[in-house]
Amino acid sequence: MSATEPRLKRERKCSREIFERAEKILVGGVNSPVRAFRSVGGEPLIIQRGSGAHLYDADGNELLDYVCSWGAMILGHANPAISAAIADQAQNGTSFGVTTELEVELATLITQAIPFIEKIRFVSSGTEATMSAVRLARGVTKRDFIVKFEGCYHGHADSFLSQAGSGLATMGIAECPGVPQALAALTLNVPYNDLPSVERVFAENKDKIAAVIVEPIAANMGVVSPSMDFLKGLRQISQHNGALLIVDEVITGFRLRYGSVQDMLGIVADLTTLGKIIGGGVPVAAYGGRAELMNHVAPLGPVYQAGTLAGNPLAMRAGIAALKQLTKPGLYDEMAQLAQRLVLGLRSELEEAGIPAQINAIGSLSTVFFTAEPVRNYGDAKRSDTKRYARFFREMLDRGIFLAPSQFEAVFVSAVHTSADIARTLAAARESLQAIAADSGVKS
Ligand code: KE4
Repeated sequence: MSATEPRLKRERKCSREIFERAEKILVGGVNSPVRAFRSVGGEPLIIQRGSGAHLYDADGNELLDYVCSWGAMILGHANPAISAAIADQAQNGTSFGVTTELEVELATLITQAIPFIEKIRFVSSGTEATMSAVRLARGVTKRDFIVKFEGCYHGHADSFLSQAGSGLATMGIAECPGVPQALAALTLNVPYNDLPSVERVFAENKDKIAAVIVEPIAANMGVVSPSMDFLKGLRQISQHNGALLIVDEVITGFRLRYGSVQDMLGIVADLTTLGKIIGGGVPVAAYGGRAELMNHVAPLGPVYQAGTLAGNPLAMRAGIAALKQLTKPGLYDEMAQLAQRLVLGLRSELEEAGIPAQINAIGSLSTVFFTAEPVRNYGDAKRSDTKRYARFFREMLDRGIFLAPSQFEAVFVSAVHTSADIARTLAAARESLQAIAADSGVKS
């Protein structure tokens, strides 16, 4: 599509009409804030269907999708095997509120892939998983404080809503009203990749910290990789201080390899949270770890956690169908190679356009930050030119490429993106960046 061609093929009249109705009855017209595109401007999308790596909006525009439902759709939209499993299970009942063998099957797949998770509990959202893991850590250690990292996002449970990434960062919300100050005070925020600060906060709160919770590869401040030995340092410091290490793999679980990234990064958490990919696009999340810890959860122990639809057979079938496809030899390597081509191509287009930027990337995850400086934590990410990111997002969307509608999210390459998709993306990036360079007087 050349710059002179009409942008999105159709005026988005239907989408606009639907969104106007949505705004009357859904808060902000959305069911999750980032979908409102507040930080990138332009009109939020109304998607009618998805297929493979593409989404189709209410006006029939085709979009190449790099959001992938925030990482869940690693196998693309309407994956045939997942759709067939859901359709079949729908004929046999979607939720019984009693255990089924399907829960055992999905739990077995996960624990075989991640052997240091000896026992697991399914829940219906990543927030429930992280919230429950923190409650368990507090229950086991009988301590109240937790340590999290500025810019990391672990869902919208009260204890996580300070200095968080993802939607809060997008909306510029540092402290969330409605969270009791007494509770917020129990969450100690330190910069990502800053072990001395972790040491300090433990020294200042001796024997009071129940857990450290961390994204092993941050993806909610944009993608920020752990610096060498950061995670190993967290493991040592938490162990030394009698605190649990909770590694939040809601994004990274089964994203970069079939299983956990922890083995790749040389650590083993006490508790691990999972979500997104393990549900195959249907609400499934989980927390798990050593049996001696998990056995503190009801009904075996006193730490209470429950859920009406937890482990429901419909979701289990979708998760099983997803994980069974992720064992395909070479699948992750091909995704990583395609993602690398995207990143290298973007870097050269940025250089060609004379626009300073960093691209943080690992495996099929990446984020473009418009800054000349490295981005190693949330402070660095916030200092990048988020207005230029918003412009880049809009220019790319106009050309049919749907990137994350926030600087503080990741771009996901899936197993169904193709070389042609990457080529198309890079062509759109060239035009978008040249338009930006021309407007901002950057020498081309
Ligand atoms: P959910 O409650 O949204 O299923 O999961 C919360 C969560 C926990 N941990 C990590 C590392 C996460 O990334 C998330 C949720 N991710 C965001 C996007 N980065 C969800 C998108 C949204 O909030 O609409």
